[in-house]
Amino acid sequence: MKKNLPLLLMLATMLLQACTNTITPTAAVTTVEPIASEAVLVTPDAAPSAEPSLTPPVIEPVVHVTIPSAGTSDRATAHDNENSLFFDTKKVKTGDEFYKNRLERPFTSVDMVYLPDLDIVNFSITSDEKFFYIKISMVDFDTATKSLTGSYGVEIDRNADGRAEILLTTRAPYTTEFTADNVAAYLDINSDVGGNNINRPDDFAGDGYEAVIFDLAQGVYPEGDPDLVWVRQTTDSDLPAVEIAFEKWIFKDGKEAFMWSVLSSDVPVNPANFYFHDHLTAEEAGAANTDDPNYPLKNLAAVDNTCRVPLGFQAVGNEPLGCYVKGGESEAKETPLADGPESTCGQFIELCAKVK
Ligand SMILES: [Ca+2]
Ligand SMILES: [Ca+2]
Ligand SMILES: [Ca+2]
Ligand SMILES: [Ca+2]
Repeated sequence: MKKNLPLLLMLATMLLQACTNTITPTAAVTTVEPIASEAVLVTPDAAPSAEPSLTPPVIEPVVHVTIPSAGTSDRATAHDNENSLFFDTKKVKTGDEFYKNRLERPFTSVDMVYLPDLDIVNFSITSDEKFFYIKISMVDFDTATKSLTGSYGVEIDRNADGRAEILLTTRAPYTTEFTADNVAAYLDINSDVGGNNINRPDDFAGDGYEAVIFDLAQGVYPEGDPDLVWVRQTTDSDLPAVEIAFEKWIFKDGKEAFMWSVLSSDVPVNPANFYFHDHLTAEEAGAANTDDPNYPLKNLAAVDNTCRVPLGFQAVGNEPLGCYVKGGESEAKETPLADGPESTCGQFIELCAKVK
């Protein structure tokens, strides 16, 4: 097999070129100003490294119809711990509790060099008719490049049981115009994020958010809808920020109520590794607090995340991973159930129908 590889790659390239030449963008049919994403050129180098195939994926250019502008109704703002004043101590006093899935780790592994463009400060949500807009602001740009270099993300937990169903992530570089080209969305179709003890470490062998449902670079989007998720760079007063927009229709079959949190990472997170404390031990992960025997950060470094805030409903105060937990957060034990009304696809019937 191995010695045929160059020939296969050459054939694949020829096929690809032949296909690329026949692509003709289709015209938009609505009055909304369309933005055509650039076609993604798949080269043998960029193609998946698994078995070479004679039929490489040809990614058709998409024509965007529903394009975000700006949220008009201000709905909620929350704050994360931030480390801009004492980062040179190379430690975090509060906000990093690995076993509770609460991370405050905007530092490099072992050396504990501060990464201001990963240190989440504020997270807020607005909406308009078609989109929710989640803004995440950071302490500062990356010191070397003066840009936002991280991957930023949103987790959505619709039934507030601590087990998020949807993960949205972004990839640098960012532009001030919304683009759908460097975002991805993942779904936990078998509803096992969090394992048996949702908000504490356990050894349940879960697969996290196992389904890619949106990634235009892979040609993946829900049936008929290449407009699901977008990102742009913006500001939050004088702080640099990204804004992630996602379409509201995913809640169409019920009310627009959910809990949500945000995260940052220096590299795009692996959606299979959620929640991190189910896939790494505390020793492997390291710690950001010098009082912790696992200090410094090790395999779980250069990340930040936040507690979850409710949208569209009043939190009771016992929501696992929630920001407003009264009298201390308690453990939430629940065996994952892939089916039924509380499963991911039980809650997101329309979305699952378009991706299954
Ligand atoms: Ca945090
Ligand atoms: Ca932070
Ligand atoms: Ca849930
Ligand atoms: Ca899963």
